[in-house]
Amino acid sequence: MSELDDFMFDLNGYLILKDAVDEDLLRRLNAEFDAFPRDLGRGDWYRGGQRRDYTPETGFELHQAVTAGRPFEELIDHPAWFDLVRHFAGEEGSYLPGVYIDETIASIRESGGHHPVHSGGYRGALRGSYGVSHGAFRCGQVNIILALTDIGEGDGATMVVPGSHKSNFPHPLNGDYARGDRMDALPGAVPVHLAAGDALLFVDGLMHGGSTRTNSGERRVVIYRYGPIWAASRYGYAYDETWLGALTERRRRVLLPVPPVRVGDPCPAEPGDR
Ligand SMILES: O=C(O)CCC(=O)C(=O)O
Repeated sequence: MSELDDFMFDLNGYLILKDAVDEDLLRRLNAEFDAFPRDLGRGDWYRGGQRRDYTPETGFELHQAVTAGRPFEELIDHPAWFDLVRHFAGEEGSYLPGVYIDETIASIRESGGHHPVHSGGYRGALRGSYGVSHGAFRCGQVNIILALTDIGEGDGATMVVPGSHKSNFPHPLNGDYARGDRMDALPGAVPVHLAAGDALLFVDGLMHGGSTRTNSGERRVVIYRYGPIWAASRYGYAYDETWLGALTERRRRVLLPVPPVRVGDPCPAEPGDR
């Protein structure tokens, strides 16, 4: 983390983290992907994950991927980005420091697939908002997209519109997410080409989406979304308590930063990662 990271993140709304994960973790994550049952239907479960494709075109998307195999647990507080996401989305210096993971997705995209354009600063949701005030970042959600395969020309790269997290006007050609508009030719959008093991870190309020994959084969990415500790799961996914109990304390705190307090329980400790 450097002054340059702060400057570039503020300017563009994203950073590229080269060689974020090592060869060994990359291989183990890909082995988990190899084992996914490809005939899983939307709504079906695999281990603790549920297939829930965002749209019919996004392809195979396993939500709660963090519960789908040990290597996914290592991504929760991975040193390549954990300090950065805490810095940008963890309400540093407030009375509630720390991050919560809101969604974890394992995504496989094949030829023809894409993720429609969405977000941008104009009338954006608070949940994904970009925030900085008095020198402290206060982002509502910062995403990590980790490439498990090389993502170059024709591979369906994520595209971003640099600086759009601060837009005060709607993009005149911004499409309709529900209609599934593609962002391939959106003026201002640039593809983020990644080598396997690289990661894209960006504020969710940045206008972004996945370009159309035209090559054969698969694009494989893992997406983890981080926000403040008081946030909630977008879809209401809950964790199995035994599974949670087996995690390191730091990882457990990221997935369940504010455990429920039930009648008869002692006073809860002050939440937050101090
Ligand atoms: O699949 C992609 O490249 C983009 C994913 C995306 O837009 C999202 O998860 O919000």
